[in-house]
Amino acid sequence: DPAVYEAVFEAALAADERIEPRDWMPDAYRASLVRQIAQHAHSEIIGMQPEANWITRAPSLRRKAILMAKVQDEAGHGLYLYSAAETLGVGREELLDKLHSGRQKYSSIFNYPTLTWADVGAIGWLVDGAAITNQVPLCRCSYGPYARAMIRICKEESFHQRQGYELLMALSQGTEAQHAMAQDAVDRWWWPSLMMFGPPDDESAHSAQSMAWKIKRHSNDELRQRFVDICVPQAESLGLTLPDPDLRWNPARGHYDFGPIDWDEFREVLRGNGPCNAQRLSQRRRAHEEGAWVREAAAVYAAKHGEARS
Ligand code: FAQ
Repeated sequence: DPAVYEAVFEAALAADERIEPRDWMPDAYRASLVRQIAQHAHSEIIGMQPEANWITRAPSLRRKAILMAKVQDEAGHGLYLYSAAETLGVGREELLDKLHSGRQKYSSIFNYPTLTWADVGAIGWLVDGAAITNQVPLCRCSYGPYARAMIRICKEESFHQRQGYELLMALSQGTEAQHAMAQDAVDRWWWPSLMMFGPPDDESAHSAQSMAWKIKRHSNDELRQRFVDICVPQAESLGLTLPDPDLRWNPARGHYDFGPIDWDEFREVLRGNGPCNAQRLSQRRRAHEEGAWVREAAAVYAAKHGEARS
């Protein structure tokens, strides 16, 4: 009886229990999780590109080793997340197909260029910082495999965030030119980082339902505000300025007020018209084609050793 299944599912949510892959779940819950987890997985692997751009030009062996490790971590996050999506009955090939044909999204943030070395620092501090703010509550997501993947990912993202902060600190306290380079990077990455949290609550199509299902635990605007509040004192310690003349403490709210976000820019980036959308997708498609022989070799190897599942 479907009504009984539905009641068991609702009771598990109410008791804050995890929904696991073999449990009954509404089709729309499954579809929404696939949508969000796939978008998240795609962001992790597309997000490798802007930073990988600087691996060959890192200013020292130490910085290069750190950056390579970070970019590799993002690939690992993609793998955890594609695996989490697979537990919902979708195939990895199908998800990648949808990414490559533009039918599934990835985060707007990765459509901006990394123009200087300081951008590596700004991405670590702001982009990983925003990612952690958004993802720590996802560790309590109602879907077990996604929640568990988030725990590992958040630990690694925290390390990435400190890496970026330390890099920016070194530049900020360096020569005048280095300080200016750090400031320029923060000026360019600040507003796009705020857009990572998604549209304002009154325009967020999925928030209400995702919160009722305990996939999301906080609204887009709540998390965006939390992120701004965290960043202001960190910017002060860094000796850098956040590019917003309206940014000021509001004692009545107990939060920092901030200026208006350019939602037209956000919508344009989502439509494919950001500065790097075309480049990111074509590089991803090329990497996939060039990796075909690896997938084939792995499949042949698995078959030879009697491990093929299909
Ligand atoms: N970019 O109704 P809502 C990282 C879409 S961190 C592109 O509010 P929802 C780490 C949204 O999908 C980045 N699209 O949606 C890293 C929906 O479109 P749809 C990845 C966006 O799901 C760091 C429509 O707009 N993190 O990768 C964006 O309730 C450094 C309406 O929006 C995650 O994905 C956007 N910024 O809330 C890697 C976290 N915002 O699906 C490398 C998990 C919204 O109907 C280097 N995801 N959209 O076609 C989430 O928490 C949620 O999905 C939100 C959006 C908060 C992103």
